[in-house]
Formats: sequence, structure tokens, C-alpha cells
Amino acid sequence: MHKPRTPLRALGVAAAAAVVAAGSVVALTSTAEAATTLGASAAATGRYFGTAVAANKLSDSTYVGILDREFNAVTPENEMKWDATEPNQNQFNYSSADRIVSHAQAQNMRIRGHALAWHQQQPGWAQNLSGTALRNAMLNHVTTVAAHYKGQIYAWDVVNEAFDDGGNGARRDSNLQRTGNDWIEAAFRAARAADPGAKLCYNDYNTDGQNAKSNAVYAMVQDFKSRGVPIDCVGFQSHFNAQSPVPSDYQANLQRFANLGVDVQITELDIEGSGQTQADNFGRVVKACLAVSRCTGITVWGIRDSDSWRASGTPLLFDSSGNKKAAYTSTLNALNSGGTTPPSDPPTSPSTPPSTPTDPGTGACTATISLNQWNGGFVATVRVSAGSSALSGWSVSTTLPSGAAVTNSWSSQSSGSSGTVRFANVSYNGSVAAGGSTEFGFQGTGTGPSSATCSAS
Ligand code: G2I
Repeated sequence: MHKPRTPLRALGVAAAAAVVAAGSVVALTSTAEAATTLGASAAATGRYFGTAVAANKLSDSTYVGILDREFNAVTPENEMKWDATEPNQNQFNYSSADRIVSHAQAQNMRIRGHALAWHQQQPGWAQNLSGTALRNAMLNHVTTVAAHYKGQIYAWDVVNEAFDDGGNGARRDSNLQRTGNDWIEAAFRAARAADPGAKLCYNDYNTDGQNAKSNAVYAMVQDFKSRGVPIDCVGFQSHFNAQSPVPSDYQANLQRFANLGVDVQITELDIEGSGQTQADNFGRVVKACLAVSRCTGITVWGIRDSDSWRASGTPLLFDSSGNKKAAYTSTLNALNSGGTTPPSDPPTSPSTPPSTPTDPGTGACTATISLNQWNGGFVATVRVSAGSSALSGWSVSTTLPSGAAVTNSWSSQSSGSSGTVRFANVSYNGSVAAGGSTEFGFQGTGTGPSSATCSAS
């Protein structure tokens, strides 16, 4: 998986320089063992160091020279997004993504897949869908793309940027969110089924320190782990500048997520600035990852400043001519300063909860409906909440207004489609801890119901 170690000749040059600089044999010993590229240095503590790659730059020899020398992981910058891979519904195009994948494989680099479900960079046809049609199209997309790359992806950003920036800890409003709050877990389940070997990540920005948004993501991950929704990692994009500096609690925030039992990864690192200030910031971020044993790797969002999505901020490790910046040196030194070792890859988490004994309860439950109603149709998201005892199964009944009909449901087993309709739990969401809750949804034509009754079974 990893690139070959740095040639001895290169180490000799580095060691000789260290003797001159430090004037001591001790320095020679430690520096002689330090690797001289980002990827090899990260590999020394069991991590990867990657970059975003654009397929149309693979013909640029300076670009490819740095890529192949320095990095041992890649993330396609745009080529695996929905608009690129499924430009027309059910017509998949992997040509640009496959060029990056082939290059990475020839170089023994890991591949991070980015991104299966996102509110941005959707093809036009998907932007125009809603409700069940969009839900099904999204699940079909996740399944098909993840299956195409089965066995080749180290980690997938299954869902990207699904939370709001407003400080309210809410989900971001989007066409995907309006298909029902469980769209994220549905995407993760579909990805697991399609490629059981890939780590499945949730990826976001402005979650790099503890704040309302990262707290909301934290709660979601905690909930997913408790209900057996398959999630293996959380990506912290880490796009920093003067308005959004490296948070003082960056390492602590990575650690609290790791403590939930997921890997953490720095997925899109760039830091606007220059000189020693920028260099120090890169060093801090790298050291934070190395201090967290479940921080398994770092990806910068481009190679040269001129390759960046915000090139004017010169946020990367190489200048526009491909020369190493002070930020590069600081990053390399931080990687070589040693760190914790990630646990060797455990098998990915099962898609059903481990058999933790929950009270086989038969307590009372309540159901609350949140309705997204439009002219002629609706999506209902139903939250089933346990009372003071746990549930081992539940069913929810609701009476539809006349003329309304259920056309589709998810995360439940429905019976009946008009009049009084009943929804029972499915295998993975029947157990609800005391005080806990779960969600299911359904879609229909006409006017949706506003209330429902829950009974425990
Ligand atoms: O915006 C920075 C990143 C934030 N997190 C998710 C990442 O996927 C995102 O990456 C950027 C790419 O670096 C840009 O290259 O995502 C942008 C789109 O949201 C990418 O920009 C787009 C341009 O907007 C399009 O006009 C262009 O056609 O790149 C496309 C391909 O070059």
C-alpha cells in the first residue's frame, strides 16, 4: 500500500545536512531515520499524506513530478462528484475519475473517494427532483458509484456538508434533506452494502473546533454508532484563513470524535497566508493529527498554490513554480517529530448494532410527524420516541385525510396506503433505548397527516 522508502542516498544527504546544522552525533542518528518526503514521513507513523488531484493536470509534468514524489494518497477534486459521474440519470461516466484512480494505483497510493451525496455539484436532472424520486436517485447513485470502485477506495466521503452554518446545530436545508431526515443514514447503508471494505466518512467544514455545527455532527455520529448505522470516520476539511483560523481546540475536537469510535481524517487542508505564520499553522495542524491515534491521515487540497480553488490566498505547500515553501518544511518536520500510531485497520463496523444487551422493553412510545407538504404531495418524517422504558419493537398508525395515499416508505414496513395506515419497525430500528428515538419516513400524494399514534410491541 505504501510507497517505497526514501532511497538511502537521499537519507545520507539529509543526515549530512543535519550534522552541519546541529553539530551532534545524536542529531545525526535521529535525523538519519527521518524520511524526506511527506508521504514517507507520514507512513513512518502509519498514516498517509495525500492531496486533491485534478485529472486535467495529470499531463503537467511538474505537477505529476511532485505528486509522485511527495504523496501517498489522492482525492479526486471534482471527478467523483455526482455531476461528473452521472451527468444523465442512470448514465454513468467514470472517465476522468478512472484516470486519477489508475494513476494512484500505479503509484501505490491510497484513494479517498469524494463525494457520493452532496447538495452541491449535482447534475441538473437531480436538482430538479424531489421526494421519493430524488431519494431513490440518490441511493441508486451511491450504490452504483461505490460498487464501480468496490475494493479500490480507502475511504469514501459518503455525505458531504449536510449541516447548517447558522449556529443552530440544524441540518442544512437542501433537496436531499427535504427527502427526509434519514437520508444520511440511508446513504451510509447503501454505501456499506455496495463496498463493505471502504471506510465510510461524514465530511464537513467549520467543524474543526467545538461549536454548534461540530456538536450537531458529533450527536449524529454518536446516534449512528448507537443504532448500528455504518459509519467509520469523520473528515475535517480544515480550510483556514484569517477569518477562520486554526481553532485553539483543534486537537481536542479531533480527539472527542475519535473517542466515539470512529477514525478522524484531515481531508481538505489549506491555510491562507505566507511565510513563517503559515508554516507554523501547518505544523500545528499536522502535530494535532499525530497526537490523536485515530487520526489516520492528512490530505491537502491541491499541490501548488496555483492549483488551489482559492489560489490568491496561496494556501498550499508548494509555490506556483512547484518550489517547496516554508509551510512544506514545517509540515515535513512536524511529520518527522513522531506521534501516536493508529490502530491497525479493524474490520469495518457491522451494519447492525453489536449485540449489546438492551432492555427488551415494552414501554410506551410517542410518534411525532414533521411534514414537508407541497401542492399535491408530501414527505412525512416520523420520530418514534421511547418513554422511560426501552422498546423492542414499535408500530405507528396514522389516518390520512381523504384523497391522500402513501406511495413509498423507508426505514419501516407499511401496511395499507389510504385511510388508516400502519408502519412497523424493520430489523435494525426496532430496539430503542429508554429515552431514545429513531426515525422513519413515507411519501404520498394529496395532503399528509399531522399526527400519529405509537404503540410498543
Ligand atoms: O470549495 C472547496 C471544497 C469544499 N469542500 C468540498 C470540496 O469538494 C470543495 O472543492 C471544490 C473544488 O476544489 C473546486 O474545484 O469544489 C468546488 C465546487 O463546489 C470546485 O469548483 C468547481 C467550479 O465551481 C466549477 O465552476 C468547475 O467547473 O470546479 C469545477 C471543475 O473545475
